[in-house]
Amino acid sequence: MNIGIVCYPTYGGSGVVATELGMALANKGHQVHFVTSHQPVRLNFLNPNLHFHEVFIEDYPLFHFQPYELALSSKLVEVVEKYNIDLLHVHYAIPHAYAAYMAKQMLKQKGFDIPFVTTLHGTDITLVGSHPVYKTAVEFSINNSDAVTAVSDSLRRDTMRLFDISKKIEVIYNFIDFEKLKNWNDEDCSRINLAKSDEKIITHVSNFRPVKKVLDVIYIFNNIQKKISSKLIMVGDGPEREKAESLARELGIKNKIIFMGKSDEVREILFMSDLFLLPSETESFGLAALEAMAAKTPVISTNTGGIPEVNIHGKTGLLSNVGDVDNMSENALKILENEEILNSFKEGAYSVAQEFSIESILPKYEEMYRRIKANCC
Ligand code: GMT
Repeated sequence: MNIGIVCYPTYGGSGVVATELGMALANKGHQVHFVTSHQPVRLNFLNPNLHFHEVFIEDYPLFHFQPYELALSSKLVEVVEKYNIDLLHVHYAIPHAYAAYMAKQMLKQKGFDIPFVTTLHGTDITLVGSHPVYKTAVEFSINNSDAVTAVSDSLRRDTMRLFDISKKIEVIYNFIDFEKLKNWNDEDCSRINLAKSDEKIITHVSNFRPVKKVLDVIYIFNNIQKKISSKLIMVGDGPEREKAESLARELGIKNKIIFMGKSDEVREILFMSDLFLLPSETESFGLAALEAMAAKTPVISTNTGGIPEVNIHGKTGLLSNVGDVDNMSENALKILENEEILNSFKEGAYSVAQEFSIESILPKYEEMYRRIKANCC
């Protein structure tokens, strides 16, 4: 099939999922056309079935905000016509589902009937999408998608609760491409660059937005390092980074924390880690936790949103209520203090991660593509 994919090309779960999905579809012989504002971060063009079409925006002094949806929907029309696209798959409802709907209407006038799938990722529903400023348009574009998927059952329920939805929402979980991990292992010798051999490595990866509660990460690590010789690796960047760095200084543990910033080596770091911290306030799925588990790293997390569908309490890690730093610290110590317990959690994390392999998830999207194409044209 000829598939058009729309996503945010920057660091962030929804863009990563869309990019990995596109690359996997291309490996299976589909022609995949990414239509985005920049080249997606994890996209590589080693496969001739992958194509990238950049959405340009014309600046004009009158515009206070640049009309990205207009530029995107115009580009979608152009790409669909030129490359005979069979369907569009848009990731993150805002504003992608709205732009796809507009493109569909414009294409109808030109004699093309093109279906589109909207995949909801989380904040497009829970934090931003349900805000009164956007709600009407988001609800409209969900209800007018040809198919809608959510990355967890929790997100599906949130969408039904927050909007008036007339469409069936299918849950298709995020996934891991284990093939890409096969060159990494937990005995990587570059570990020595991050920590001494007797130190445990604790990791957090996020975009450091308030919802990730990075200050809780610092507090939890502070409690851990009092009992266990350890280092904290903070991967990512965002609005809360400054606060996290000053808290670390205040607590006198700055020298035990490496703030890496944005990194293309997340997988390598996860393979060197002993524990992953995800104390988020809300998380529709927690792709970062799944990536940690695939690298045999147990997860200490909150029990919010879709996290319990991924991080299984007592097997892949331990879960606590949002903000319960003391409980998360105790849980971390329970796992780290005993090598046998740590190893059994590592195995548990890896075995559950395998249930989310791309081989089991990709056919669900392909089946959905075939279905909406058959129903539509
Ligand atoms: O978590 C973020 O801030 C990024 C955001 C995104 O859209 O890129 O992540 C959301 O989508 C991910 C991929 O489906 C999920 O794993 C994250 O849980 C979800 N984030 C939230 O719900 C806060």
